[in-house]
Amino acid sequence: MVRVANGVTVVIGLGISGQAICRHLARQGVPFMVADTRAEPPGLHAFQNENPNVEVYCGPLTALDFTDAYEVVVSPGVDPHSPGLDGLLERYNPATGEPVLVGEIALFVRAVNAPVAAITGSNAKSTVTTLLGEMARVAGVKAAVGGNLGTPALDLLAEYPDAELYILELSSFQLETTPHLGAKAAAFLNLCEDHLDRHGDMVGYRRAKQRIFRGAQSVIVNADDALTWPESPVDHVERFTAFAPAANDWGVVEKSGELTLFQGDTAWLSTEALNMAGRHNYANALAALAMGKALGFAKAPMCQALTAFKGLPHRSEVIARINGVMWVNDSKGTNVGATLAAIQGISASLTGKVILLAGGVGKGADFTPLAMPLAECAKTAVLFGADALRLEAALSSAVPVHLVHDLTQAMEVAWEIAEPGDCVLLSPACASLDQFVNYQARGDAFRDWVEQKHKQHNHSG
Ligand code: UMA
Ligand code: ADP
Repeated sequence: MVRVANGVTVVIGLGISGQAICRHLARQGVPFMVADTRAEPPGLHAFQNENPNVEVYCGPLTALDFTDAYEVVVSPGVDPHSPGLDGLLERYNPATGEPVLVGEIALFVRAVNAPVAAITGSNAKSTVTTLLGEMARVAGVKAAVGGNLGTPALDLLAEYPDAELYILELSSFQLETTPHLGAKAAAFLNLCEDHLDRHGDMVGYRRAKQRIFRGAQSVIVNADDALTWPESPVDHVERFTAFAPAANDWGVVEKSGELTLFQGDTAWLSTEALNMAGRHNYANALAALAMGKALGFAKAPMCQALTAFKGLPHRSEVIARINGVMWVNDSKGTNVGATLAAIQGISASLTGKVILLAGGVGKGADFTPLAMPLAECAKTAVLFGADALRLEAALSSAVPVHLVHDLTQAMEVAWEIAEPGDCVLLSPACASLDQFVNYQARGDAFRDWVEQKHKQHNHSG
């Protein structure tokens, strides 16, 4: 047994957040050590070279005795219920009034001295977070943007000490270990099956995400997804929908064939002015507007930012149109909810059909919700990767399927089948880790292949 020295904070995990936590504790002069369950975590040697006086323990957490620890700060990828950490969530730290075990965001909340805007959900977090950051920039508000996306929250405090606003994308992993947030505005965008291997079931997953509302002044939720609505009373709730809004909600209103973003009776922007593909992006635009309004941004700069924003790479990203066929990269579609949104968002504007490229690591998800929408709008589904057979079992009664080994083969099949008006959509509903380093590498492979074809086509044409 390795006994943690009296009064020392233990940082668990030496990844991106773990290192940010260490830098923060060092700046605050708090004595700390690091533990990582891996025998040789990535970045270990560089960390030890830069921090020769910090004790680093690598191995099972069950071999650590936390009895005398001041606080245990876990990285988001570490389950706070892992063996060795039992009892720490239930033990209270009299100095902080919080559990002995917390995460990076708890430390952030204690140190921040500007308002916080927080965004969570199973999907669309990065899109809405980035968009809100753009709105702040155009509105002249000095905002620092990060969290689960980009710069870790604690590094933002050091890099942008004079920020007037911190805009954080927060994952369920980060929220699970955040006892109190106190956001000026908090958005819960949607909830679908994901990360169940960590949270056990949808109840546990939702409970973690609901923590975003703790102490929030304004809450922004999805009118079409009751799982996002607060379980406990909150002061001010705004709701958004990608369809016609009720009462004072944010939504999309059709007048003489034109779709316009509205709040209640107030028109904000024609959807024609948006530069993001798919109806699900109307919801994202509205969520960002509702957040921006709650934060006090003016209407004109918000609309200006919205009009300029082209969406993020790998999220329903139109790569090219070749022979009348649209090729769309939605490699970030790593769960069923994201793929559903991409299929429904894109098919609405097509004259032809969708050819879906899907597959990879399914994380135990149920793929059957994809069957009906595909039956309505897809020509075929080309399936590849580790869970191709599970996808086939869920989809083959609804839509013709092709089984191939990898993404390149899937694209070759799609190239043969696609006709003018169709859309070849890479939205895998799965993680990429069986065949790629990450979702970006998978999306890059798709884009490179399509761009190559585009060049050949232009050349021969
Ligand atoms: N790990 C161990 N033992 C340890 C510590 C970590 O095996 O002692 C493993 C974890 O199980 C995981 C990997 O190492 O497989 C990374 O975990 P981590 O907590 O060290 O991750 P970080 O490098 O700190 O990155 C995290 C987020 N990753 C996770 O939550 C898994 C990053 O989000 C985030 O950008 C970063 O903090 C900065 O805040 C990535 C992510 O995939 C993009 N997030 C999930 C998602 O968006 O769905 C939640
Ligand atoms: P996150 O950070 O939550 O993963 P992203 O903005 O990176 O969110 O988008 C992830 C995936 O979710 C992409 O495939 C994207 O097309 C899809 N998506 C975007 N907006 C929505 C939405 N409103 N509902 C469901 N899925 C969405």
